[in-house]
Amino acid sequence: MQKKIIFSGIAPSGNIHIGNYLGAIKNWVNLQNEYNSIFCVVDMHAITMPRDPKELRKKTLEVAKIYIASGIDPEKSTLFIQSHVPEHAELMWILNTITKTGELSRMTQFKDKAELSTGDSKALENVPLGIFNYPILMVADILLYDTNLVPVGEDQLQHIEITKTLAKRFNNRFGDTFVVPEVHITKEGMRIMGLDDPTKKMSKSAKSEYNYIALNDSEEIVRKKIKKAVTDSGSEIVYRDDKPALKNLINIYSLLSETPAKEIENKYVGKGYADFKNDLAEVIINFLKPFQERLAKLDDKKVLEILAEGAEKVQPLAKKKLDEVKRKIGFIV
Ligand code: ATP
Ligand code: LTN
Repeated sequence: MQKKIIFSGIAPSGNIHIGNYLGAIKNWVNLQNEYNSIFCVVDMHAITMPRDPKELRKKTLEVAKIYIASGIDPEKSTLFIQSHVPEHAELMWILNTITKTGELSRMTQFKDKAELSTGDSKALENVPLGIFNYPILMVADILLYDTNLVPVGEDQLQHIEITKTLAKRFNNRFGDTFVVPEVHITKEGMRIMGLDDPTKKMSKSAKSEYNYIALNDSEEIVRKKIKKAVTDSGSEIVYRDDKPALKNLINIYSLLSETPAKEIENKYVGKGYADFKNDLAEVIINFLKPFQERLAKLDDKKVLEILAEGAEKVQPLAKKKLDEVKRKIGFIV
């Protein structure tokens, strides 16, 4: 039997953080053994916000290196840069024509990024169109490769829902063409919260760098950020919903050290935040250090070769699917 296909990607914007790692990349590393895996650096998604071209080029390579240093094995998985396969943009155009504006304006990510929650109707006029139809590009990414499973963090759920909706809508209108994918989310890693605000997810585009632990943070910075991380009232170390800041810190501790939350609670009975935070900083540093050593050893040229080979491998698959779509809708192929 043929292996099932997984597809996922991260935009080369901002600093990749432990939320991206625990919510997405860590799962990819596990899944790549079982699935035919395709991991993309989605540079076309990154330009939905203004980017410095030099910085974008640098980040694109850096994200690919982060995938590899995290354990994505180019021998097992295919890695490529989204803009190297123009079929993504082409399929997006076609999918635009079967998407309703209401479906896009309901996306929470759109509302957040457009800061529409302020209720300021004028704000909408200045929102780049790319922020609005960004999900359709993601739908195209996924549907081009007959993806069965999409491993992402919880914030992407709505985007997977619209992927399913559009795949079904196209299939209904033009006949069976796309595989309808499923989302793959893990319980604890699915939503790592901001260190400075445990009510919002940790985010690369957060205003303050005290929101996240970046994968390239130094030991000193990790200690400083953890020291400053918001905590809840009270002094005991407990894993409870009414202590969202602490729950988030325990989750990070637990996932990076593979220690159950209950065991962490037990370890800190009679101890306070200072002890817990000191140890948490060490857990993070113990994870980051070998990761950063692997990252530093990667050769740019070699990684660019891996990415070029990846694009060469997937482009014919993308073309085949796109040609099928074109034929079905009546284009002369
Ligand atoms: P931005 O703030 O620029 O939107 P981001 O930090 O949300 O960036 P994305 O590029 O949108 O990162 O996400 C890449 C992957 O990481 C996605 O699968 C997403 O679900 C996951 N992810 C992002 N933030 C978190 C988080 N805080 N917890 C768990 N997973 C996350
Ligand atoms: N929009 C996603 C990144 C992304 C993606 C994808 C994830 C773009 N294309 C395809 C999975 C599958 C995000 O995390 N912001």
